[in-house]
Amino acid sequence: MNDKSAGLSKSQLDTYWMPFTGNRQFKRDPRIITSADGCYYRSADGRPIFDSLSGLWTCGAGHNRPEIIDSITRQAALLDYAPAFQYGHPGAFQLAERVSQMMPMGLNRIFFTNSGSESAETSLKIARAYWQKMGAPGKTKFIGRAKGYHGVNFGGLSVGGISANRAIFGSSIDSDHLRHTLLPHNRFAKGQPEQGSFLADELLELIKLHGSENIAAVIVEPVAGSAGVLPPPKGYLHRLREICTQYDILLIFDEVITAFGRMGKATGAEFFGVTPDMLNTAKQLTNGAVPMGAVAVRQDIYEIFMENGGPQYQLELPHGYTYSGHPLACAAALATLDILKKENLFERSAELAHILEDHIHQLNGLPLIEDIRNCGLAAGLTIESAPDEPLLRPYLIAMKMWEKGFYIRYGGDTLQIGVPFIAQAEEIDGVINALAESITEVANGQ
Ligand code: PXG
Repeated sequence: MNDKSAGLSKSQLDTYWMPFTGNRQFKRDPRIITSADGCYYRSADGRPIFDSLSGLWTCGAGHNRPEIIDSITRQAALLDYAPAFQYGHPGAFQLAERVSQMMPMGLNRIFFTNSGSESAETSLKIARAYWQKMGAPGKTKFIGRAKGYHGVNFGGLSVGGISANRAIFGSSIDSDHLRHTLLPHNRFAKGQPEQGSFLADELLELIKLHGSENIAAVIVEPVAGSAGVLPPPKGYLHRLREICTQYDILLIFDEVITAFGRMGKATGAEFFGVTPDMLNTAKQLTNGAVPMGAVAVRQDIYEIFMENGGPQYQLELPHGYTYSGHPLACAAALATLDILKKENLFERSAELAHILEDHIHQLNGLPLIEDIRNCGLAAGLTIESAPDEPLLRPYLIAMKMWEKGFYIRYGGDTLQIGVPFIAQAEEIDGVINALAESITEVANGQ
């Protein structure tokens, strides 16, 4: 087939309002993906396309894994849906235990959601309700961080710090923000920058300003992902943890990107050696095959709800989704966790992380590259802005990459790479070479 739009009519293209997409440009020049296998997509015009971001950080184990397909298929034939409220099905309980075993010590109560955005809302709501139950109802404010991304719903948006996502929607819940951790003298640092743990001390200023008696929680991504892969400076997360503990403020890690292998470990918390009070996940949990998220909560937080829940038939937390713990999502997740373990994919991801670090920093010195960052099997590039058009060049580079047979994520003034855990070293090489060519072409106005 040689039709870029897969035979879709103009009406079909026009009718779908695509998310986080330049709809007008896309519909003029569609990039339609029709199938996938392993590390490759196939485009509607029949080309293999290497998946440089594992979907949207979702498909580390590679696409169309037979074990996941089988698990979903068998579950669909056995029990397609079970009511999530007041009734249950085995898969959700089995999965909760499996997930809890991978979480940091103590975070062993699991609440299921359907996305990273819902995980954000869930953790923020649990934080506020917890302080109510603890007799501190004034603790309602949240502290996020500039350049943070916690999804697109109103809570996550308020604590998030990507201004382009917030500007036209206003904000809804009371929140303030720490400064982001990008420091000019850390440009081109490999892995975690040496300098910058002092930025965590800014939390002390915010506590002084708002009063710890008014702050429910601090929420950060251990590695800010969407903003272009910003690894935390050494010691930064430890210091946040210390301050939160000292001032009785909950610490929430948003690990929607970092959990289940991207850091070469089950979680970023494990990788960095810092344990939050709640840990949000999604994406890699089901290898992207069925939408699902999970929030891991400290057991004693859960117990406070149980102890103060009123009569036993009464619900302790008025929160949840029709599709929380959906049978097909649980089936996909159980099969995914099996694959990650059986194939030692965390170790594999950690090995590839070294190769990615080596290769991506070889781009240093090319025109237009203002910064290169990496952490785990994730890397980000900052691209020098074209005059008055900061978003233009990353888009142009990504389009060149698509022509060359590579899907790469672009957003803001950055490009991001997060190859599947099953990628080969030569494939990383391929991405980096294509990127070098594409950047050079854009720099030369080609
Ligand atoms: N938290 C974090 C840390 C995320 O990265 C979400 C919450 C929201 O998840 P949902 O499932 O509601 O979309 C995310 C999502 C990118 C990119 O380019 C990142 C995300 C989504 C799309 C693109 O890095 N992260």
